[in-house]
Amino acid sequence: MTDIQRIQFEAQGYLTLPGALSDAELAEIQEAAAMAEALWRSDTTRLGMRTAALHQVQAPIEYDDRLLALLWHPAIFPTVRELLGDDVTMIDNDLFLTPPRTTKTHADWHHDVGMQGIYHPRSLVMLKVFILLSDVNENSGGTTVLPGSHRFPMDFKLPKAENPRKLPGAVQLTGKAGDAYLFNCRLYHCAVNNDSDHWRRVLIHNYGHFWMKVWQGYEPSARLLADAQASGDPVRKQLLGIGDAYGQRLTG
Ligand SMILES: O=C(O)CCC(=O)C(=O)O
Repeated sequence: MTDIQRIQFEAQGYLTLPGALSDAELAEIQEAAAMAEALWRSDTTRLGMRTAALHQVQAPIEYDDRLLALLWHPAIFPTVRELLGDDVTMIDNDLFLTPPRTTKTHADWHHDVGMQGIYHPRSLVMLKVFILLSDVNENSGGTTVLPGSHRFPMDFKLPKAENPRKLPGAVQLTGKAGDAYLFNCRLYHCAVNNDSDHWRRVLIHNYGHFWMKVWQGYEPSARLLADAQASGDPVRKQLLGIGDAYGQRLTG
């Protein structure tokens, strides 16, 4: 990480990684995501929300190994590891599809971590990476953050905003397909309405520390675990939770 990235993440709680995927990688990932989406749509017993505001392909890493390998993508994962530490692991992963012309957000202002026994304003417990699979401008909905709010005291009362866009200080994260951004999950964030005629497509990878449990519903399948074991790749194994809860960490 550069000094400016370290300062930005520490002060603002988020970072943008423009052009994280090359054009060729983006095309591959868009194809893999489209196949996952088609499977998910064809079988309504598959996990994930199906609401007017959000279609959620839960655990896309189970659908295609190209989506799995994004967890340790060389333009993204080294930053995640540097920020969280060598005990980094995967907590959950999603493919979010926001329909055009939504009238209500699927996620009002919130943060993701409230674990007890942790002083959150000084801690990095979870970190989320968003990889854009469609262009997102200010009309296409998507993540909006309140910079610096990861440091707010535990009892901070966030003002109510009837329209989530209007929260004072809010910054919408826009970008091109292939761009990524990440944030400390203690940062207040929301999804604003998609006012455009286009679907928003984004992959979300949530990382935490190895001693944490994977989010319920996202436990890697026996197939993914067996493949990770067989690969002998320490990063792949650790990200899928293979190892002892305490003391497991990447070296080298
Ligand atoms: O769809 C978005 O950009 C917001 C996602 C969100 O709120 C979350 O992952 O906690």
